[in-house]
Amino acid sequence: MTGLVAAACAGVLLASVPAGAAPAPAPETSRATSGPHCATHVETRKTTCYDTFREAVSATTGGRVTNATQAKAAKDSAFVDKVNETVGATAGTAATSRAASDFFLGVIYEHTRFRGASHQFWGDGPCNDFSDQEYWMVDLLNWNNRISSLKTGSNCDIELFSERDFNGAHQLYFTNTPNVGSAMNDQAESMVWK
Ligand SMILES: [Ca+2]
Ligand SMILES: [Ca+2]
Repeated sequence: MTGLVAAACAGVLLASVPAGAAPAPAPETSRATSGPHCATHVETRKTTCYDTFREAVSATTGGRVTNATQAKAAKDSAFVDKVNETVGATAGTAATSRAASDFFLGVIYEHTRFRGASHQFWGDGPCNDFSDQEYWMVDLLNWNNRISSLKTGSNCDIELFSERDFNGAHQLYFTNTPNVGSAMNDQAESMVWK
């Protein structure tokens, strides 16, 4: 079921973050749907975008992480899981008080070494230790043929495919990857969290 939601959120990406120059509707709408640093929640299918990486992280963590500049996050090998710990630690003491949407699944970047435009993904839970697909995107839309680096977290590995619908060449990344490699650089058009 989560996969269906994740696939559906591809439509949200398309609708919310068109390639090229964005028109300028009402200011808050423009702010929410355009910008170089976006986040998609795979359960709610909501995508929001911001001018800076730091703003994006601040918004997705409900203001719990306000100092995560892109440069600082790039150097932190445990960035994704540290954000998860912070969100979980301050969301409440009872396990049930943690929102179902609190798990940071990783980040894809336009350039190598975690630079350029970014897109965060959040889900309703961490990945398990089995190899089944837990979330997926059948088409990366405005991120097609663009990913050069990525960060992983929530116990998820990320698999990239050079064509949509999980076709073409594919490569599995088990950890933060500052360069997805020449074979996959600017080639991915679909992805899986597993
Ligand atoms: Ca790129
Ligand atoms: Ca491709």
